[in-house]
Amino acid sequence: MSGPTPELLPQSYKTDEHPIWCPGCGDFGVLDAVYKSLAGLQVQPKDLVVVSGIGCSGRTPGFVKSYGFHSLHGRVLPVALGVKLANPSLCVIGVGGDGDGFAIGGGHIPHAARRNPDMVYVIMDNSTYGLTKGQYSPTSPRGYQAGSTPYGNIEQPLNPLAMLIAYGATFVAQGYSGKPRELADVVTKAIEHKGFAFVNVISPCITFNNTYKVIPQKLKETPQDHDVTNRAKAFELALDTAHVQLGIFYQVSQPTFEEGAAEVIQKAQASGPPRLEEIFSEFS
Ligand SMILES: Cc1ncc(C[n+]2csc(CCOP(=O)(O)OP(=O)(O)O)c2C)c(N)n1
Repeated sequence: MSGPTPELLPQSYKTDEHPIWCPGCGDFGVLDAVYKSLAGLQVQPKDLVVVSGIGCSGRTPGFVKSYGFHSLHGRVLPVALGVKLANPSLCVIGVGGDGDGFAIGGGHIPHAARRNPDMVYVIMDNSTYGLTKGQYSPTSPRGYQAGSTPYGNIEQPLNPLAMLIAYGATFVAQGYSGKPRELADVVTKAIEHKGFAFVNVISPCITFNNTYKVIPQKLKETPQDHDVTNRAKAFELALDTAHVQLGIFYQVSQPTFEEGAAEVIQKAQASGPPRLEEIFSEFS
């Protein structure tokens, strides 16, 4: 016998705004997975904030029935951290593209990772700048030919998973937009994780970097016996660039930023406001 019908279904999170992404864009799969995870966890729209930067992925807050913030290019993480600090009871999901997150926004990642706020950061990694018509991005492969690299990209791509493990993120995973059900499971675990959860999603750009044929041949599930607390093994999986490994690479428990901040506030309030006479006396 089936249980009671859940109050919120995946479609409950759809807004009246229809995505204007190109038909076949991988980002539809990511959005679908996010809807599924939210419904699975019965996250109330009033308790949810979706923060984005700029790019095709930047449109996401408009498509999720929740609070939302379409911020500046590369500024997803500081905005999301501010939201979480202002109200730690909120479920905060940051979304961005590989250009938004790893190029202009790259300087924010190590600090978000080491601070460990309890929030999710989903990257829709299409290895190109989709919105601005296909310039190469930090995850474009060598040789990638686009408007900005007509003779082929000469740079080595960065490795988002190895980078996040190195920076101290407490949850690092990868999904594929062509497998939205499996991706939803990963996003669910990311939301459930208490701390900074990074999910890199391979999300092909059908117009400027159509990898739909090559990616499925490279997909591989992380081994069933993989110990997610083993950082060295997590690096090994992340460095397997011959495959696109799907699943959780690394997950450990660490105190969160907002817990630390609450303690500091409590200590500061317990010691009372600073005595102005004492401060002034230092200068007299
Ligand atoms: C400060 C600033 N610089 C440049 C831009 C132009 N711009 C808009 S989107 C974008 C690239 C986005 O690429 P990515 O994050 O990979 O997102 P996608 O469109 O592929 O989802 C750029 C450079 C901007 N909006 N603001």
